[in-house]
Amino acid sequence: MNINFRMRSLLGAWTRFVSVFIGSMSILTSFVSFELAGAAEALDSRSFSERCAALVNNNTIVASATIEAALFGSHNSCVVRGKIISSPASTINFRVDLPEPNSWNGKLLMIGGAGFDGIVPTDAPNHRGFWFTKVLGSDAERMAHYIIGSSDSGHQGRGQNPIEDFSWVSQNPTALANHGYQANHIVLGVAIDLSVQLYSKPPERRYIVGGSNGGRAGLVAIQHYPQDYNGVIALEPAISQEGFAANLGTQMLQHIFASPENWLDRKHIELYEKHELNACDGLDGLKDGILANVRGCDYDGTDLLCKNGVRDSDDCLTSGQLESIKRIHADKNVNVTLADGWVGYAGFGRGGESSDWATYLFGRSFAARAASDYALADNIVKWGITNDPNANVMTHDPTQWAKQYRALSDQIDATDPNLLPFYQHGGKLIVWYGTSDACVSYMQTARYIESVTGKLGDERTKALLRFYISPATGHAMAGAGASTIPLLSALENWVEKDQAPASLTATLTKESANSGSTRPLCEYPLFPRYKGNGDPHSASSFDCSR
Ligand SMILES: [Ca+2]
Repeated sequence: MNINFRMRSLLGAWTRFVSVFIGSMSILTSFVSFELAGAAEALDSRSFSERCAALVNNNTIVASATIEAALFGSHNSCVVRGKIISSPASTINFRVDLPEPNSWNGKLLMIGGAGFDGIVPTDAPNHRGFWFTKVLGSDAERMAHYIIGSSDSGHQGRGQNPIEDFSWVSQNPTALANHGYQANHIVLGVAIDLSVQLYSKPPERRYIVGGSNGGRAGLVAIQHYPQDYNGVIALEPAISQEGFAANLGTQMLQHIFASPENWLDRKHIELYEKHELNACDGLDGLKDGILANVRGCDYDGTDLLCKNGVRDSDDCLTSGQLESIKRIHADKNVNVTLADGWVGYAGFGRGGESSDWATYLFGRSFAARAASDYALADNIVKWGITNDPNANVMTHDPTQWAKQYRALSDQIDATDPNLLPFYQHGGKLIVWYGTSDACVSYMQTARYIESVTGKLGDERTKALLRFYISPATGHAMAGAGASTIPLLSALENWVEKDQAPASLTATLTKESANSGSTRPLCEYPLFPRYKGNGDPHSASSFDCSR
């Protein structure tokens, strides 16, 4: 059987990892036993709950295995929690949900984590429901029928916001490699092993889905282990975390947080958004509150400049604030060479500023500097680059630390353009981005897709991947845009039926004023342009246009 052949080569790689890191033969033994599992199935008269409970006894990795309500859907799952001690300083906590046999679709889905990982996404109450599933809409319910695996990637985040903690990385190369690309690979092996033990067969297909860092997880997986997955959904992938840290500090954050006169509060953000929308909403053929022609919009807010020395007004912007806005949109070019020869970080997109700018760029107050982009970049500077808790993104000069940036980038960033092995494996990749994302830039991922096309050529790239963008959608999927999309079923059809995605439709979320309206989902660099007539709430009235 083809799947068995693939499984053997795949398991060979895993057993090397597992034996090195765990020092235990238990998983190895169970991998070998899978060849005989089919014969054993007919003899096993135990109930599902008995089989589930027995998983605890089979190796030292599984800590508990209990019947619980499925994360989605109405059936029960065998929920396995465990840990893999890959070094004294890096323990991978994981959870694998295995549905009741008649609810299982025979497939496996890994879930990528957010931020810098540090929690098991499927086990964290504040992440429960997986915020990125908003994009998948009703397709999220399909996830219930998969074996679902996830991990904390080999470290346990500390502090109020554990997914932003990066202090664990200091002097810990194993934890770094685990977070970078290795932990999910190891946990995938464990999940397959659990499948064999519980159902007497491995999953027929393997997928991975995640947003932000979880989108990065899907891309690093196919760059490092092209045999691991049949299909990947990488939502707003944070492909260049070191490009982000090396470039945003000196060329954006140091200006924003240098003076209260450069910083925008919510009222100023909304003022800018309103005027930008007024200038650019119609560039896509329809004034519908959705700024779809992002690349055609060059509004810079200079008409809002405060006159005659006026300050602290809600109705105008200072020159320092306008400079902040300019720097948000500008491509950054700090002279630090990262993995795969990358330099710089692309400017952020436009539209929907009120959904993203306060959270990611400005924070709740000037003094607090509690913006997510600031926190992420500052933590990378402190722990990933200088190993100095007193270092600060406001005074940091990345060009003095180029070697450290390169080393970190080689481990974490997902910029390797060589997806040829994944293509030859028959893998399929769907990448999606909202164009008002102010956490990670969709244009940086556009650069990556261009590098893949340069490596593989147009024809193979088309057979391998799709890169979709949704206007007026931010990092947490907020905004006026149409961002509910059946991407999981699109990927399943592509992988399992060889039906490449044709015309996909995106639906406006329930938060939108026009909830339920539809737009075509367009591939970068196209955007939905109103044809000039027809129902403005129907996707059929729009073309994907340049
Ligand atoms: Ca519009």
